[in-house]
Amino acid sequence: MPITRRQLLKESTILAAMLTSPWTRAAQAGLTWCSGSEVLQSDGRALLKSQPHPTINPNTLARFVDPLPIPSRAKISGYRPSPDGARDKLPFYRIEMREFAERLHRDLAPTRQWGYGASVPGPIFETQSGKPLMVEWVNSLPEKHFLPIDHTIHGAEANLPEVRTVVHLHGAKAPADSDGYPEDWYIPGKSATYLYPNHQDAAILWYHDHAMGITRLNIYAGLLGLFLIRDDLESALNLPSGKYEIPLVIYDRMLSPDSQLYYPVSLKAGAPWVPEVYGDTIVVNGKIFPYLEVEPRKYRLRILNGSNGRFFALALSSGQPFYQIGTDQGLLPSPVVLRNILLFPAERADVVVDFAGKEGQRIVLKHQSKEVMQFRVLSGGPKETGSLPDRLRPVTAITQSSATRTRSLTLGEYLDASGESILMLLNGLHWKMPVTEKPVLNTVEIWNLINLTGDAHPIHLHMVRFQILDRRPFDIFTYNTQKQVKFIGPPFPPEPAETGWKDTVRADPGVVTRIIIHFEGYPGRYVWHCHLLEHEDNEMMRPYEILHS
Ligand SMILES: [Cu+2]
Repeated sequence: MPITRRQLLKESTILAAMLTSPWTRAAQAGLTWCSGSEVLQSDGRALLKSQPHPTINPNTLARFVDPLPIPSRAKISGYRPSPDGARDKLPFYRIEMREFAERLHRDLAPTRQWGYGASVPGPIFETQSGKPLMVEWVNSLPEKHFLPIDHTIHGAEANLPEVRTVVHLHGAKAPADSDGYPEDWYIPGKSATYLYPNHQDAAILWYHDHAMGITRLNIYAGLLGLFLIRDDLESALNLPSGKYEIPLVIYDRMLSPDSQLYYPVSLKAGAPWVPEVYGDTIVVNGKIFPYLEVEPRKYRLRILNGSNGRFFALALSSGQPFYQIGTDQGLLPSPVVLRNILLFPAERADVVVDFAGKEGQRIVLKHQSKEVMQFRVLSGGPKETGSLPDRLRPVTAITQSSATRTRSLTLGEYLDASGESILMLLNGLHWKMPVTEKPVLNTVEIWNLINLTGDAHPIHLHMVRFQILDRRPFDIFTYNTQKQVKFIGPPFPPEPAETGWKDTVRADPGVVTRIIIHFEGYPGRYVWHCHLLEHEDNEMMRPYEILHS
């Protein structure tokens, strides 16, 4: 069944106990889990209500009977002249979004999905830093959506076509007209051709739908895939590669008894939007409870949390550590040894796991008490050479004194009289209001994300990478009554795995999260938003404009 806000809070509390973050400290300092911002409410009144609906209990499914699928590599369709008039022709890809049905598990009927290249996740792009490529993203989907559109949501009105898509390459430093602006959607039978310059460090990027007001439904239907950029520095590190490098796209879903995707709806007639979606079924690369046979050696796992709303706290049943070597925007300065990998929606983790000495064991990747997938360690295989380097990529801290501007931006949730969430806003502003964030190209800014809500929100800025400065708990009540940030504890530095370049940051409840951003790349209109897709679709997204310097 759809998870209520109360269950979310329970999960959040489990998580908080696991972390040594300000979130924990904020709770210990007596901050309540109130959902109120401008409207103060108690937890009890903020319970999320959705229509009861039968779903498949994943615990009834046989475990580890399907091999882990590895998404295919995207194939070049030809070469096209570069739009910037350069002499070289660029690799050109044509990717069609199509409806298809595929089994998520051996014992389930095929599930209708929408996928890039008719697969979920879509084909993996692989390219080198500095090597541009072009993609024609073709909408070959049906005219009717199969998930519940809420026409009362801004940008999804009933007079608009039901099926609209636009592709965003998350983490890409791309020109504005190739970034997938949410209003640049197009309908079945149409396409858009985008240029990705790839002038950026090696990293795990991912592409997904970004259509105004229905992103949550389009991604839930399956419109997501990985895009890997490599570079010379990374290649020189001799990291596990080829069949020892495994992409893991992990997300949660709910399934109706007929094996079809179920997306929860509210109790309000004509307004089906719900504020958060938590599926109890975890899917990896398109399968439920898959297994992977591995050799007793090191593997590199490229992990994406592709969920609408669920965070993952991943651990191995063997109790062995992960060596996290990279985050959203590439390699960390040095490997971080972790028993738990925490990933909010849209965040990525690049990790190495060593199965040496585990011959014959079956090791389960878990999210808290839920089993996600199994590694079966074989007893043979060629001898492994090389060890994990101590130093990866240096990350030079952006100095705070280089910032020309500091912006304070609130994250707020708005409830109706019955205490139900009706929308979320960034700095109290709706999507359609004039652009307020206009950084100048090639300048540095500090953004203070003041979270007035009871939820952690993964905040993503398009086009740029940034660094996390710190997180500091403050008193929400004082803010709501006096509009002043009154800190109630010291600032905490980012977690070790957050000390690299990020493009999505977890803004904890009752905490000011500070990030420092160098606006390098291209001028133009982009967006910043919460990556809980239900929030993003309901106004927790704002345009921002990078001005010419
Ligand atoms: Cu949010």
